[in-house]
Amino acid sequence: MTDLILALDVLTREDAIEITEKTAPYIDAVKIGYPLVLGAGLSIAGELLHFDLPLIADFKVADIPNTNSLIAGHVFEAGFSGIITHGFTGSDSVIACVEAAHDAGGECYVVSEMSHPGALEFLSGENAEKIAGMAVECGADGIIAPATRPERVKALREIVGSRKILSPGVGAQGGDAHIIAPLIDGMIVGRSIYSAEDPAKEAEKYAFIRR
Ligand code: NUP
Repeated sequence: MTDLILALDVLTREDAIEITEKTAPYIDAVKIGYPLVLGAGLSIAGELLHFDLPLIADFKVADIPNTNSLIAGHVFEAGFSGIITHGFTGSDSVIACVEAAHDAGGECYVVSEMSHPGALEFLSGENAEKIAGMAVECGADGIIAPATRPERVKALREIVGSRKILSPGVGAQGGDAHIIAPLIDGMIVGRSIYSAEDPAKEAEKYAFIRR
């Protein structure tokens, strides 16, 4: 069974509420990040909590430990239950996010390898594997790995064992849900759901991964 995580990268409060309301029966969590928070304010998190779904903050936090702690503090106070941090900043910065998450009873996921083509320049291969190993050592709850490269997800699974793997890249970025879902714990899907004429119907198409 794999969770379906909606990447809610719409730009207004109204769109965010409408799409979450429509898709809520077919999804397991909502991930929001800069596009929505910069458009609608951090208070959108509190409003989305009414749908009773876990909320993941995708701020790809990438700063010194103290600043990471301050950012993560805001995130968990706003009602999120998970945070996504970058890992290339090193273990002290990652630990700051992990500790803030665990103090709040939440989870922390570390970006190991990104899903877009440019990731192959820096955030892939040996670097991604080192980051995944470090994420485990730092006590992170899981990693972010690319649905666009299932063979890489398999390699990273060898490193993270039973920690969660959440994967973006299905749909608009070309990843195949049928191939990736059995390899991961959570499938992150954005545009192919929220830009669809009927987002609920589109989300329901992924019901097979949740069984
Ligand atoms: O490597 C990553 N790739 C990626 O697409 C790490 C991410 N966090 N994401 C995010 O997943 C991206 O910012 C967007 O919110 C979502 C994918 O959306 P879509 O391509 O399905 O529209």
